[in-house]
Amino acid sequence: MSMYRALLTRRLRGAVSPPLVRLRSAGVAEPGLRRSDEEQTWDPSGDLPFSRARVGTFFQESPMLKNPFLEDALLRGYLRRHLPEEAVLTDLCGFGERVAKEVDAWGRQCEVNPPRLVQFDPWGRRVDHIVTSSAWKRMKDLSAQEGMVAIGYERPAGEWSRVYQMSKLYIFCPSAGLFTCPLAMTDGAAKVIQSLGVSWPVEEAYSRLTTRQPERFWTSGQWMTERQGGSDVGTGTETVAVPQSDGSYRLHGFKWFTSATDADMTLTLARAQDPTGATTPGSRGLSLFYANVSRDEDGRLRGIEVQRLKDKLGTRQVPTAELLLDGLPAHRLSEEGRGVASIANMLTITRIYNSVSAVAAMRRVVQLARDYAARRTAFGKLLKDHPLHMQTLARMEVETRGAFLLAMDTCRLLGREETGVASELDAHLLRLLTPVVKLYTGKQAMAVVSEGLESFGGQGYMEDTGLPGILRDAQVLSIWEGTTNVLSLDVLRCVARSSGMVLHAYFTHVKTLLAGASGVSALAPAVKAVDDALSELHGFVQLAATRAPGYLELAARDLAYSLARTYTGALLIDHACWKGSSPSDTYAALRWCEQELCPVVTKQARGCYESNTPPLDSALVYDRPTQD
Ligand code: UCC
Repeated sequence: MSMYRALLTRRLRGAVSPPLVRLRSAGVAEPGLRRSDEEQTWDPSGDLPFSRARVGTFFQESPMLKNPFLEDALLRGYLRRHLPEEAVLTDLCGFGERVAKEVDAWGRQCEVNPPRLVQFDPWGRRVDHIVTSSAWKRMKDLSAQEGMVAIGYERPAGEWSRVYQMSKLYIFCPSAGLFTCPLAMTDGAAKVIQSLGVSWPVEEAYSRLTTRQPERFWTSGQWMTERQGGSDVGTGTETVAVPQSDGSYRLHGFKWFTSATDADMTLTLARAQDPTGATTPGSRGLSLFYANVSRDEDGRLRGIEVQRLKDKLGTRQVPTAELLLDGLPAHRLSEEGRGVASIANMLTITRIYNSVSAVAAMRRVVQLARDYAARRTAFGKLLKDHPLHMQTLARMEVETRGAFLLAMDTCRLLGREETGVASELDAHLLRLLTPVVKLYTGKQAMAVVSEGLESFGGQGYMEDTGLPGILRDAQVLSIWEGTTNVLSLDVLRCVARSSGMVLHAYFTHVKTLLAGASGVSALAPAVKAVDDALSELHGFVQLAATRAPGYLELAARDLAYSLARTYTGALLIDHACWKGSSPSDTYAALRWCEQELCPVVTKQARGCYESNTPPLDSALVYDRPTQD
């Protein structure tokens, strides 16, 4: 063993007799002998491997999470404009403080202590316990106390109550350890129950879903996805509901993705059997059922076996499971065959939660990146003094602001509908914007968060910073609650079902927003851009209406993007016109409107939706090397 290794071994074993003396006396050169910069004394430990001097003395300051409410100029401006109630602002500010100082650490705990499944007790009996972290349970209590769901039903701010609730959710999301997932389904279930009538057997459930008392608070699942049907629910649902003599049902089937499976109850779809045992295929055969998740005297789940927990890219905090329903006691809530239509209210709510989560992820990464830019020096100056770095962060900020206004406007419309003040135009707009905002923000979140990670250099890629988790979790936002393409088709579906009324509402509202900005010279280029986009969109819709259905299907995604970008441009302009707005609001509107607002028109001009495109697309995707 070399002398170096022997010394190292002794050092590691705690034999810390004066190494310097030994090295010298052994005639070893002194490369490790250094002056400590701070103490200006000779540091005898300086030449030891793994000593402080060897790893250096510089440690980069980490980005700091500050009160997300106080740090968010647009959120505060938006609320000052629309909801300037002292009680609301005080609540949000206090909650923001708590999130930064306390809750964010719980969120991290949820990530590093993911749920696990204990299927059997030590004696081999089936128990199916999903063991969650204490932080996850704390999130449940906190959610009840803070009224995360309750605010939407107590409606303390009238028609603005959803904006209030969703602002709170927005502050909470990136620190919530994904507890926002069960909250979304809980809120959605409460909404479905309310729309169908709060009566037996769901009065108790409704009061528990919307309570502020932690010991009474329930969360709900939304078990829709089966092996054959994540998107195509109508065809893919195999679960059958067997009628019982007391009017209840027993469910038999297999649910392939059940999020937050530790829920207290669930809403789910199944095919009710008729007296001969037959069921109706397709969407028209589906009904909506309510079931409690409970245990029998032996501690076994009633009518449920947890097959396994899913191994996911992100959202690891959430227990997502495969469930065998083997006689789960249930009650039918909808009329027979009205399952999809009845659960649609839940989809509206979860899609809005999804959108708010997406914006919140963008906002969080922007807040951390800008804090970091004031702490990190490179090439002789702080990152915040590098114009190119600031340009990148400013672009992320513009994306985030646009997404925020789009999501909040949808919440505004939801609040109006729920308090009975919505016009017909509002109702149409809400139906159109719900898929649009979900699909658009879901995609934007990944782009902005990914860019944000880059602004931390290699540290953005390190798991223990907590930053990669934001990206992994963002990836789900474009998948669950309807993929981008499924939602693009939902846009077409609501256009067709409303005989175009949703688009009429859209055009009317955007024009109204623009009219408020006429004469504001600083915004003129933005107003012109949105006005032009609106005319182009109108032209596109008129032409597309004359074409075969396949034409519109190919255009669906670009159309949804065009609707999102144009509408968002109008919202940014409108916000910049408000008397309390800032120069940054104007700048954000101008920047947003410099981008291509109407990709559907550009692509239409290139012939992208013509009938020769699908075979060319397929040939490209399945391209084979040509023979020489
Ligand atoms: O469960 C999942 C994960 C849970 C995690 C929750 C996290 C929440 C986010 C948290 C953020 C942190 S994921 C499950 C995902 N699955 C889906 O989202 C399904 C995607 N597929 C669709 O959306 C499809 O378009 C279907 C299933 C709705 C299509 O089914 P149908 O049967 O073909 O639908 P129809 O025939 O178009 O519509 C049937 C009825 C119609 O009403 P009526 O009969 O009165 O005309 C439609 O108008 O349902 C109505 N309807 C809707 N109403 C359909 N879609 C909607 C809608 N979006 N809004 C209002």
